[in-house]
Amino acid sequence: MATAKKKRGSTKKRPPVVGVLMGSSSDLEVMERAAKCLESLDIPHEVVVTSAHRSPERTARYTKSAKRRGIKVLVVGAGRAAHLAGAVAANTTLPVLGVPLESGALAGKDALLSTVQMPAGVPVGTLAIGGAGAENAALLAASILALDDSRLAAKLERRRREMAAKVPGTVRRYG
Ligand code: RP5
Repeated sequence: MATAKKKRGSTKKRPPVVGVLMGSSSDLEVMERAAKCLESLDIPHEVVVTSAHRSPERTARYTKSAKRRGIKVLVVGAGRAAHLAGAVAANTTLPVLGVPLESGALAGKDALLSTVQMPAGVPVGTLAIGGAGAENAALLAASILALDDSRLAAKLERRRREMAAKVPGTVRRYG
């Protein structure tokens, strides 16, 4: 138990390499899935609520300083008109992974189209709507970081093997 506590403490001291951003506190429950996935891979990260339209200056300040502060990948979730990922990508050349969130009358289809339809020149890599997208964005961020980190690459490979072992394979034969 004491070792576990010590490990957690030392994780906190490392500067974050992934920023998990979202447009509203109402996005937090779903975007926690990205944060938990990063934590399970022991990747230092920070979780920030900032809005493209409600706090545009804070969003720009955060994004412009991210690379300088050691951030390598940005995971950005937003719902409805969902311009946060695009607004973030406008101010950095770091990889931006967008997660369209389910919210309001169109249940995430609006956010999907807003996030995925970036005009050529400013890319946003777009994941699935909601929790699956949040988790996959974290895994994709990990894959990017793993290009320069063999220990992390080994963790990702182990995770895939564990996943494969859980697939039941043939469940029935006849004849
Ligand atoms: C977007 O609008 C946020 O990302 C959120 O998904 C949605 C609704 O925000 P709230 O009205 O709940 O703050 O900007």
